[in-house]
Amino acid sequence: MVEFRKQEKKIIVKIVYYGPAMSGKTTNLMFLHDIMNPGGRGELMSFETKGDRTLFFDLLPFIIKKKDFSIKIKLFTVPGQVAHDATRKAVLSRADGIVFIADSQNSQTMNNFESFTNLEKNSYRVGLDFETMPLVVQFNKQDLSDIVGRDEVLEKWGQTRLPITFSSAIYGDGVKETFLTVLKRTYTHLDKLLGLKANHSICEEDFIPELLE
Ligand SMILES: Nc1nc2c(ncn2[C@@H]2O[C@H](COP(=O)(O)OP(=O)(O)O)[C@@H](O)[C@H]2O)c(=O)[nH]1
Ligand SMILES: [Mg+2]
Repeated sequence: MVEFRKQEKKIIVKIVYYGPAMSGKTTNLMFLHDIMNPGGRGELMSFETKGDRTLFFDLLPFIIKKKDFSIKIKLFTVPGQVAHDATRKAVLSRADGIVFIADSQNSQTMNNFESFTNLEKNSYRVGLDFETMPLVVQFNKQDLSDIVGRDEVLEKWGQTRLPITFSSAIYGDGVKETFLTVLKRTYTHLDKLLGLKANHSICEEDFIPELLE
């Protein structure tokens, strides 16, 4: 649930990148860190072992100063490995928006499914309303050859009515699009809850950080 400190004119928004191990969650955050204006962004903090497996989480904080408000957005990733469910739950708790990073490789279809089911289950466990939660699904690793076709992805995931994006996070393709999609959805959701525009004149553009590319 969003932290809205009216007196201090401060909003703190939490967005969580979820998904199976090695699907590219950390890579998404690394790219976003690279294209964010250094003036507003914090350091990307990673807690990892042997280079590429997130043990606890990654955190990329940034602050947008608009009008007399400051909007702090914290991007988190969860550890994807099945064994780290308790950590995953803790990181997911109080999320305002979620990006689910699926691995497009044919060999990962089952892992994607299991992780998505795990997300749904953990959302309920930590008291998030999965039905109304701003959620975007990214199919990553589009640069590889043995991947599930886009039509098949859209057909299978179409029923969920979730926005689907395709990416090669390692090259930065689709990362920004996914991020902007979740930010806009999160804004719309929070606007409904808090009347951001009507009561505080904060509009969708105010949620978008300055990006260098
Ligand atoms: N080919 C390819 N590899 C990727 C892509 N995105 C991430 N990777 C690689 O997949 C591995 C796992 O990525 P990482 O971001 O650490 O996954 P995480 O466990 O979800 O955080 C790393 O070796 C990345 O370089 C991509 O779009 N294409
Ligand atoms: Mg990681």
